[in-house]
Amino acid sequence: AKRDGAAQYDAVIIGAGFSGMYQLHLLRDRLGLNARVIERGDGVGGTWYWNRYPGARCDSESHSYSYYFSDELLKEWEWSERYPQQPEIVRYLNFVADKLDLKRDIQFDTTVTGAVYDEKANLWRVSTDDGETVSAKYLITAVGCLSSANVPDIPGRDTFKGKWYHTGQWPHEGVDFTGKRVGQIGTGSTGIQAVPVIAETAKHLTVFQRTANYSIPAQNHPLSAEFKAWAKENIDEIRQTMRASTNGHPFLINERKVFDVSAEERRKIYEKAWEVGGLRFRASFNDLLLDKAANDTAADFLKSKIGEIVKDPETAKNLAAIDHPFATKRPPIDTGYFEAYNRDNVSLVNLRDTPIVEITENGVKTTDGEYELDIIVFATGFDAMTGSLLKLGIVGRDGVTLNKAWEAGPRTYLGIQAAGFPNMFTITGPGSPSVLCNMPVAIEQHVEWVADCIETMEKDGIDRIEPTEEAVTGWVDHVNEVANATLLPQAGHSWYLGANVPGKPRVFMPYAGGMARFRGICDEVAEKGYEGFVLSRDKADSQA
Ligand code: NA7
Repeated sequence: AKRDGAAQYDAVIIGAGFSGMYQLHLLRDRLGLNARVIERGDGVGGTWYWNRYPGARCDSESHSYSYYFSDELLKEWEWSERYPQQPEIVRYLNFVADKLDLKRDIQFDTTVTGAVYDEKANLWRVSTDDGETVSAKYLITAVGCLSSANVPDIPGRDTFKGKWYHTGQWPHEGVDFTGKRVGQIGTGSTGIQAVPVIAETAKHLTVFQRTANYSIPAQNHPLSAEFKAWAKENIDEIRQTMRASTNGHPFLINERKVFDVSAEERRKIYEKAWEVGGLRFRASFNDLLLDKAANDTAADFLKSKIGEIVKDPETAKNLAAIDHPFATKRPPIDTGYFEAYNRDNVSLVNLRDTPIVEITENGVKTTDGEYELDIIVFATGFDAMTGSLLKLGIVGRDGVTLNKAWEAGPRTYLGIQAAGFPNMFTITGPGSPSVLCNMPVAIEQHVEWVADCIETMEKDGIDRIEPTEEAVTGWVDHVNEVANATLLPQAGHSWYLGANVPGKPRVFMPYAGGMARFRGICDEVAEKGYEGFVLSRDKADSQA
């Protein structure tokens, strides 16, 4: 994958998922800059390139899980189901990459091993595992939020004689579960999607649950010809709704409050929302994430559904033993998850009662005994939002590493820049609303804002942009303040807080103020001449 040509670029972009692809398109095709994408995988797709586990599907509705910057792309592509499956998303991203002729500027199969800011030259020097070093004025990280696999360091893991896989590093050739005794650790969004699919072919599937979780049926279905036509005829309207909504979805959160309606009416609303399915359930009332008593009504409804679906009382009890408010962890969306426990070949182990002691050569040993397994599936999530960034070997001004600067937790201004790292932009970085949002909507906003910023810099002969310490502190405080106004920080073990990775600082990372509000703040910052940032020129230039 080694390429010839100039080793100096205007911009180096790390990652070829939704973010990196669009960033390349804007910098190269709109601004006329010389940009290079460096990508670890051998194809485009980012998160979706790696997450090939059974049942992998997006929880955003497909007609909204697309780039909206081009009507032409929207009209040419056709999604097949209400929620896109992983292979279809990878096909979509390849379609876009080919259509925009992006691949010629993407260096595949290449891992960034370091990115060091050279202050004298005002260049980022980016080294890769193929021994090359390239430089660029701008460094844009587009590495995704859920891309650094978290494989728990359970004692004895490497003594296991069977095979083990993490869902986020799934083999491209797939895994055959036929006739196998499978153990799955983890019941987040990923685990909940994987269970029913693995259960179809495995001899037996044992699910090891540490934290019980809510789940709402996706109510997935093939899209009708009418719907497909409607989506293509109403692009502007859909775009408008996604931009106006808190979470970037193509529907708005209902204005009413939980206790505005009677208990009976509420029950009907929840029943209907359950039938509609997916993340729309959360949009039933506007105070579900603000008022614990209001949230309890949704939580109770969802727990009662588990009891109705799951036949074995003990299993139902363990599945419904949920101790965080609804939607304070990312609410999973499923297709036949709770139903899977009614199969003879699926069983649940509650790790709260009987924790894992170790992994042995034969399987998983809990305080209750040993479960013999042929395959272990780790659906144990990610070192989210910061994991992939901190693996890049980023060194800023005065030799300060990003890891040092973020020792006590990530610190950004608008999620997009860190103090001491001039001209480095972090797409969907910590402090951005991305993970609480329909991701492509957040990505388009970030990428366009960065492209506009770079365009201004190039036009005005600006050499550097970097946020002030005060602006960063102000943003970190604001991120905390808006999170604390919600119930979100109450899920003590969520990856939003970094709590799923041992030793990671506990900081609420995403911006919970809503995508529409965030967009407004970013626009205002730019209009005010990039308020909170320092824009500077090299001396020689400013004298000229
Ligand atoms: P999540 O949501 O972080 O879920 C990981 C699951 O794995 C969760 O149930 C964890 O339990 C469990 N886990 C993690 N480590 C362990 C150990 N050591 N032992 C037992 N169980 C463990 O990751 P997902 O991949 O499901 O979803 C990530 C996002 O992708 C999702 O939110 C969507 O945005 C899409 P815990 O809750 O920590 O007790």
